[in-house]
Amino acid sequence: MRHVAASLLAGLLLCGFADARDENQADPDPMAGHQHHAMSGDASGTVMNANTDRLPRDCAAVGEEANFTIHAGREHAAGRPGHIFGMSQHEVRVPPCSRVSVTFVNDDEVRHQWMVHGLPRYLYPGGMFHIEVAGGHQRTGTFIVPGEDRTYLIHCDIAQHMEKGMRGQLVVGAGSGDLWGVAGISDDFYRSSYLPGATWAWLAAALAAGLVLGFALLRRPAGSAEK
Ligand SMILES: [Cu+2]
Repeated sequence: MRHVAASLLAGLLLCGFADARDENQADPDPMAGHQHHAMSGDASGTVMNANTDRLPRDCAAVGEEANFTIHAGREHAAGRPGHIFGMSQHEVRVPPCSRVSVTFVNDDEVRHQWMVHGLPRYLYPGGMFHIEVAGGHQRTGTFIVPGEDRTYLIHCDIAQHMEKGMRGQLVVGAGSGDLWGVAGISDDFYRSSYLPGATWAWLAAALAAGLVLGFALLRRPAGSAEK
């Protein structure tokens, strides 16, 4: 999580520098700072880092064609305390190496995003695939997932939208465990463990060592008495 946060921060800083440079040079193209991203679209919506044919290194071929239509809107937050926004499905499950096409439909009046993080950076700049749609519009974007079992974060990166419900997960194969804060799937908060990860192993080892030591100490007087 700390790594993801650091990446996001670095990305924001880089975008900030790029934007500042563009303003200084009075560049007529407002997207000049983002040319390292493959972007297509207009004011009503964009798809960033689409990939329909380049295979991840661990895929010999495209596995399955997976098509989803996902609606974003306030109605999908109904019945979830503290949530304002939601999606028609907060979890997307696909087999490894699937070619995933998502039609993202925005039923709200505000902009929404469907953004996946943690994808291989040699295919997806910033490790990201991203659809952004203005209110009342829709866009379809396609990307190919890697072959390993892993769970990827999906969210809307517009300020406070993730915190208010637009947080989901893309599960490839068996996944790598549910993320926290996925509506209808996991708790709304990160459940911190107060014990170190290997607590039970250490307890078992300590108990075994105690038993061995105890037997050794108890047997010693008997052994020495036989001499
Ligand atoms: Cu949003």
